[in-house]
Amino acid sequence: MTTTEKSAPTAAGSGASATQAFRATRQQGAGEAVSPERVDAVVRAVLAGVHEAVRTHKVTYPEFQAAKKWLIEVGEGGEWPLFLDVFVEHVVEAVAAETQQGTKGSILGPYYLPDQQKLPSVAALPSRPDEKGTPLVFAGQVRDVDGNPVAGAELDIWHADEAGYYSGFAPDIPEGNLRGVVVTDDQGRFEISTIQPAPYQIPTDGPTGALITAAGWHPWRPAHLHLIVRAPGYRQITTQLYFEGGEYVDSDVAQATKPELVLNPQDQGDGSLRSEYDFVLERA
Ligand code: MBD
Ligand code: FE
Repeated sequence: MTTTEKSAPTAAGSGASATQAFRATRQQGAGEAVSPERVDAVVRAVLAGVHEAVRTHKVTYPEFQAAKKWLIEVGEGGEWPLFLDVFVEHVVEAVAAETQQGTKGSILGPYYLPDQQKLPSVAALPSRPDEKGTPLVFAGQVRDVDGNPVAGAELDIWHADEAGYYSGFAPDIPEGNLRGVVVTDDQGRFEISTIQPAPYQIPTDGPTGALITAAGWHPWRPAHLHLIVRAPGYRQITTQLYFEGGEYVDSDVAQATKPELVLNPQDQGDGSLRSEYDFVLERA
């Protein structure tokens, strides 16, 4: 007789993987020289905000020490990517968006993995034979700001499964599951078969979850598809798409929704969904 052991995903597990993924792939600019003037201006402002919170709320020594303990735990649990992407990245994205035309962007988040399987314009994302969830066909076209189709554009897409977990960041999900790089046809079109993801819950057993509980907030992000859309000569777009009427669309813990990024999937009458969305890229 064989037994299948399923290990439950843990905050420490996904945190360690997210920190590792960040170190391996996302340190662009981290070694670049930043002028002393800019470090002074930005760090001074951050510290001034902290000082003001201490004064306004008359933070006590026990509270200061509790904060120190928590910060240590965030690092030890590998949750800096999670914490920063949930609570800070949306503002960095908003600043970047000030100079961006075309499709609206959103945050990258901690669970992107590069170098996934390249797929043709009509394709199914890699999934398990028994992948749970409502079948979803996601189709559309990539165009430039003048309306011309962009052939050979890449849609780098990744999303959570029907339990809200990402491959690469939870045990027992095969590598590359529900991830892929779909290449548009000569009309810039694509048609991707996958399943509808579930909302994402910040792990409640780690320090970020502990903070959320301590503050009485909720730990949820609405169900979403992640995408990076890129083509040579164009500025790439990192974005997310949500589902109309879905839970937490109006109360995303990461504040990363935008009205332009909400899909309206249509029931196909057979229990499956179809959604159309077109992307618009600006010249680099
Ligand atoms: C996610 O799935 C996500 O997209 C972000 C931004 C943060 C935490 C988990
Ligand atoms: Fe996500």
